[in-house]
Amino acid sequence: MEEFIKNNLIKAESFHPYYEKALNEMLLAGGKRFRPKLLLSVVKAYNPLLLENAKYAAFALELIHTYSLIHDDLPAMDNADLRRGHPTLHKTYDEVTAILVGDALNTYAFEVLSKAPMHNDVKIELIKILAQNAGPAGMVLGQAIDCYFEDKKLNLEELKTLHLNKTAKLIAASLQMGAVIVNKPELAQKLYDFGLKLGLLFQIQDDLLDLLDSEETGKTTGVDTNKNTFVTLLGEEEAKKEADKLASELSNELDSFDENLKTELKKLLDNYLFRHKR
Ligand code: GRG
Repeated sequence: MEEFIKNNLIKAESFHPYYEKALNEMLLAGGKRFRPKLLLSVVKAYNPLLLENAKYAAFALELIHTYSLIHDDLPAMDNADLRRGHPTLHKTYDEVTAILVGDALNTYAFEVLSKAPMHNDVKIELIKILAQNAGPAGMVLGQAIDCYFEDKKLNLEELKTLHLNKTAKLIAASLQMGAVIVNKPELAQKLYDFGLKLGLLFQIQDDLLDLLDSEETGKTTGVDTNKNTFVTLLGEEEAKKEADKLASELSNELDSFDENLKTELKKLLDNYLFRHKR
């Protein structure tokens, strides 16, 4: 996947000292590539011959995810200084650049997907899934709830709605898109539902890891007690219990998948399901 990303970076005219460099900087800054890996695991399980072609869709997911991180870090949103171990784009360059790079990655995702060597019907379905889960009724909605209710304490149901949209839908879409590529419509919904739960777990763990990080480093920046997170709402112990419960349910659900899919997903998820325990 890393090679595919490097071979398909965004090209732009060098009319400006850092526009082109900034376009690709966060893509090359690392990241777990979790969403691409989810999609590719499904494809590998059912049709490894499609893996190379599937990388177009996997890259599209990473582009959307990376744009969302760049915009999330902006002063108007989270106002973060660091991302993927590097200064955020608006810190290295300026706010205008970070906004434009986010916009560029968002649109480039659909350009990449449109060029995928796949049947047009498959591509349209993939574009629809990606747009629906990243857009105004998906990730953007989650971010909007997060930003608009920054000063209001949300209850557990509301918090789940926030994170199902902000984090989980893109993760669920990654698995669903894998099922579409290998032409397994009956599996698509099952994987989507599994992905929503996985996304929620991923978010709770992220909150718990922020807490751990702030305890280890003595920083308080990782945990803002006014923020709507599972840790601030439930407390550390209850958040851990919720994460344990979701992780166990997901482990059991994995057993109901076809053998190859179970093997591929287990390989990937063993590192994630109980990462809040470390
Ligand atoms: C700006 C429309 C818009 C949406 C932003 C995803 C998101 C929505 C904001 C990120 C907020 C955040 C830090 C959520 C915690 C869970 C999460 C998605 C963490 C980052 O994803 P990773 O861990 O990051 O996959 P890497 O860098 O490994 O790709």
